[in-house]
Amino acid sequence: MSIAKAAPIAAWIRAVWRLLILGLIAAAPGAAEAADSVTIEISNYSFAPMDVTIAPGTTVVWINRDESPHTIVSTDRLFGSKAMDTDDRYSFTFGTEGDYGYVCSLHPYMTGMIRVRKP
Ligand SMILES: [Cu+2]
Repeated sequence: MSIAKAAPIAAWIRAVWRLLILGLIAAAPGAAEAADSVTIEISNYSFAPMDVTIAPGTTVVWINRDESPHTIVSTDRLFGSKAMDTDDRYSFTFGTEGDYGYVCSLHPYMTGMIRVRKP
């Protein structure tokens, strides 16, 4: 291989290597951090996942995947949605630590729990 051809390849390898290292640095501290939002799917008349633990400041997004309407109603009346049709979404951001139970007011046997804990 001539030097004229080898030089761009060496530069390319250095660039890829730099990107890899930058990627590792970017990924490492963030890995332990909580996601900004969590999705809970409503299907077959249940919440999935039914019980979630999140960090303060996390937004929970519920999506109705059923053909029937459902609601999200906090046991303590801290949050609540209107009747959600298929593929409708409702979201709420949890700022304070604690346990937040909720039900579907149309089917009160559908229960869920959001646990807000500092990581
Ligand atoms: Cu329901």
